[in-house]
Amino acid sequence: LDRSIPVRALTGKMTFQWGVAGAAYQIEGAHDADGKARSIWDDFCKVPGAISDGTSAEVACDFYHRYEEDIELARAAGFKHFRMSISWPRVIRDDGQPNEAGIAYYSKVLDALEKAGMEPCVTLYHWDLPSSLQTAEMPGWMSPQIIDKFMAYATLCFERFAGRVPMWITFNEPAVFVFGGYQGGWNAPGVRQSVAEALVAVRHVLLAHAKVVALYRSRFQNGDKTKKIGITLNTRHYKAVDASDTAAKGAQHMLEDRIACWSDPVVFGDFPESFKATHGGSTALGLSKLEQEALRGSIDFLGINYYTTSGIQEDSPAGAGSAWKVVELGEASGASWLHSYPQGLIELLRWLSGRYPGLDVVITENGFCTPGDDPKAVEDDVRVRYYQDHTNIVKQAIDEGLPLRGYFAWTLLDNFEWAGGYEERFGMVHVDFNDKMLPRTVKSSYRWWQQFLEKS
Ligand code: GBH
Repeated sequence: LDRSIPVRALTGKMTFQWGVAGAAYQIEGAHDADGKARSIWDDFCKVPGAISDGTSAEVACDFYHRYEEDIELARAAGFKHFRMSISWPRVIRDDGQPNEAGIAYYSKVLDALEKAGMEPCVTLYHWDLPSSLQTAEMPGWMSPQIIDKFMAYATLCFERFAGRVPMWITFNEPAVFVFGGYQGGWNAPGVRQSVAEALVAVRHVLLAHAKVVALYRSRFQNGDKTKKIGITLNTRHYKAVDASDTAAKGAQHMLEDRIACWSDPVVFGDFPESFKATHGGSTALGLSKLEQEALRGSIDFLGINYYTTSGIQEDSPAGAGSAWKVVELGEASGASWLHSYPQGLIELLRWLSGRYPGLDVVITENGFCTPGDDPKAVEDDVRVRYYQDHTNIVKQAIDEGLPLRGYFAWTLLDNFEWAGGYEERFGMVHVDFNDKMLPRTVKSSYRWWQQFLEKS
């Protein structure tokens, strides 16, 4: 395997971006407005027990109707970059034809961002697959046909929006929607099967990514260095917490198993050896020479959603494969999986820069969760501290010369936190979901960002 970094992936010179991130399904609501088709998340919310508080995102923050005031909130906080996603079933009807009303909505959102002086970063796929592509005959990302379907969708998005969007992300956290959706079953479409079976979806996601990037480069990017396309991976750093060999090996194994299994293919063109060994002989992981070439260098930047770090100890190995026991490090949040461990961010960036020297990295999400019933919801000092600590690390990383090009806070509004419903809040703006008017109230963390960005 050629371990040099493809020149295309070494674009450098992005000016540092401070932004705020969100995703269509979590904020838009308007689940059946203007000809929108159903998504697998609309269906998943109807499954008893799937969403912890039994809610859905039929209304969510109603961003669909209130994007102007919410974009104004982001602008007034001082953000210059705005990460959003497009909802596939909003812009393509079940018969495969464009839904002009849905396209017009995103066009208006992009106009509003331009007026507000914010640059959009657009994610094509943040988990809301059209239901019509998740059927017995067409099992979503398990079907090889999904690649052409995703190409058609991406082509439409590029044709309509590429002129106004300088930064694209093909997939948000493929590990989460593949293994959560097609193995663990805690994400839509809620399929439970073996890891070995889910690897087929890993393969389809990567091939779809490569194809869409090739399309973007040949027809829309045209060598313009100010235009970028990448992929976003999640979310955790793994760190050896004792001096043992076993812990060091375990941490390295986990980083390859969870991150490099996606980033190696899109940088070098193939899976890490350790990943192939773990899944010994899986044909899904066998890439042809042509597929390897298509994948190699298929990102201009690597998006990383960093939230937390897990510790690996000498006595961690829990037997076979990738199943290592982890210890949680740092301050707890309103979500069981999230502890505040800012140091992990720079450690992860160092690890990435060791593996992919010079590759641009953008933190495409970073944020903290408080419980829905928190009486101090608006005076969210813990979130202020989290942002303070993590932005300090960001500055340290830049000073150290790590190729970190941007940071997006997750997120502007309290919103629909997937299987966590509305019980887990990540917003810097409070939304009262018990009030039909869905009033927005800025939190301390919003004011903190305002002051921070004024100085940056
Ligand atoms: C990101 O996911 C998403 O991109 C974003 O949409 C979301 O709102 C945000 O972060 C905050 O969660 O670990 O067993 O408890 C983060 C990755 C993966 C974290 C699933 C929560 C829950 C399962 N998420 N995980 S578990």
